[in-house]
Amino acid sequence: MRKKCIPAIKDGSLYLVLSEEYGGAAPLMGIAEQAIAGGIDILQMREKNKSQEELIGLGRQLAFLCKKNGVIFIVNDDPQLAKNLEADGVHLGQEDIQKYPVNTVRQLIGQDKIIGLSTHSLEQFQAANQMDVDYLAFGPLFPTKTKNYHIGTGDVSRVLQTALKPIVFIGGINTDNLDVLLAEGVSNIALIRDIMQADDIVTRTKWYKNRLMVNKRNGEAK
Ligand code: 3NM
Repeated sequence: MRKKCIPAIKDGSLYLVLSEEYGGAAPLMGIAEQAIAGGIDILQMREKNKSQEELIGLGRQLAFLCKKNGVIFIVNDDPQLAKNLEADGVHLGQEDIQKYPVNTVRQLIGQDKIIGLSTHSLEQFQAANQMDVDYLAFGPLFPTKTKNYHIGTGDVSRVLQTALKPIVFIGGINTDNLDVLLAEGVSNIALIRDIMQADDIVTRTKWYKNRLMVNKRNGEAK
């Protein structure tokens, strides 16, 4: 039996996917620091256009910052890089699991690390729900810049009813559409633009975290 994941992804988690191409002119580390000050629980380094050297340099700084602040640090796409950076885990896409089967990733990064997997349909969610991964992302729910489609919110409640692990909802989430998700029972969300591009990142992040925590308390009181 595998050791339980430390740290665990708790209900009410706010997850920032950090991606320089969507961050405007502000330096990435500054954005990460402000989002951490605002209360994110999880930070993912998602950089598709950087060299390995750049990823190692940035990843070391982010890993240090996250560790210092008790934030879960996840590396996108590359299990070996996640291991080298001593990240808390790796996030895989559907294409990644063709390249690296989940059990290979598990062996590489360690039994006590987090593996997340993106799913983009009810079918992919149902398959991934049975896999040895620690959380699933489901989306894109709303229009977003990283994908040329979105899947809407029609399957959200079905996903939540059958989920065997934490689900992080993603894709085009903003302050206007968050209530739709909370009303469906969503407790964890991931964002890029609406945090990275906020004029005041600390305040925006606090706003999201507060909404998630109020929603969690209301759910527990029911
Ligand atoms: N993955 P924004 S949607 C990185 O559905 C990513 O798997 C998605 O950015 C998925 O909050 C997405 O700016 C982009 O829409 C999320």
